[in-house]
Amino acid sequence: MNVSGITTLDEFIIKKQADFPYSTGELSRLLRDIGFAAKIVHREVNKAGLIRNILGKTGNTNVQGEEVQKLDSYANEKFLNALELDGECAGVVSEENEEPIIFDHKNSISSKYIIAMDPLDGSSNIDVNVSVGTIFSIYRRKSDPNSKCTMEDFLQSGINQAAAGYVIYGSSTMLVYTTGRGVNGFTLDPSIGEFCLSHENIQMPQQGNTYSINFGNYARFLSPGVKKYLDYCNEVDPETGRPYSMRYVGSMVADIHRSILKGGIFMYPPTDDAPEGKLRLLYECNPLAYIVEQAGGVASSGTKRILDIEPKDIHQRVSIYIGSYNMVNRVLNFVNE
Ligand code: P6P
Repeated sequence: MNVSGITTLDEFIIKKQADFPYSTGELSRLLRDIGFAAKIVHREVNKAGLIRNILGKTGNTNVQGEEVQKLDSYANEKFLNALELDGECAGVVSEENEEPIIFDHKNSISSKYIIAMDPLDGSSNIDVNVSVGTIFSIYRRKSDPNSKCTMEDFLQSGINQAAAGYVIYGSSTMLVYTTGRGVNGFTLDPSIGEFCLSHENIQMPQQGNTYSINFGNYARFLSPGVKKYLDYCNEVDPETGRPYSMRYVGSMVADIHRSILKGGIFMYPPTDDAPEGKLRLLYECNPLAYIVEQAGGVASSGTKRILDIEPKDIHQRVSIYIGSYNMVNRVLNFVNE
């Protein structure tokens, strides 16, 4: 904490680095690089409505078959540049790139870490001024640090994450991350250009009264248990605070951020047109699962803890039930009964 009583992200990272006696500072520098790129993306997201050439679609589609928004590409470029040039990262898997980006910059080849990230999740919301987010996972590489990183480095279970975080570009811009010793949130103060500690040691309520799901998929859900749980959420039972309220932003970072702070559950169950689920394991579900678990919540595919899933493909999709401890365990009872 400095004389103004503010703890900036950089100060916090350096202070927490002392918790890891053998740390050599690379992870700290990597987290600071991400914070820097997030400030750049914040600036563009917050004036998206003013600059005609930054709104709308690029006319391209990404590996997911989704139309790439101009800000998607912009955010991807800014994060990749920041990560490559500072030399703390050997490679990146991004939602925006079909293949891993293996850095061969002399500063990066022997870096200790690799990153999986969704540079701008929920970007279809940008043009209508709804919150969007960046999601990232950091792993120690497993391959020989004297050569370029390999696919093996990216196909690690989520339990191996060295760190995970997200940035939510909403009514304010916040960066929330964990290195495995709790979850802390930092709010960007644009007047000083710093992320400032605003939510220390976040603990997720074990119970909430909101649930997030795309109800439009009701007829497509493959699990009868999901429909039974939704009926349970909508029953009138004042003793248990039901009916719960349905909140669905269309940006999972926003829905999960609200659930972490207030309690709640986010679900993207298997549907007939996405039997494996829609959301991506490496750069959406794993990082958010790590954060939610560190805050006291639960994250499951319905049959397995998200963090225990062995990835087979860098863009692998999974179903996900993530949020407050009591709520996720309740839906899993319905799904698996
Ligand atoms: P649907 C955004 O594209 C995203 O990946 C998540 O952020 C969001 O929760 C989900 O997909 C929305 O998907 O099918 O409900 O539009």
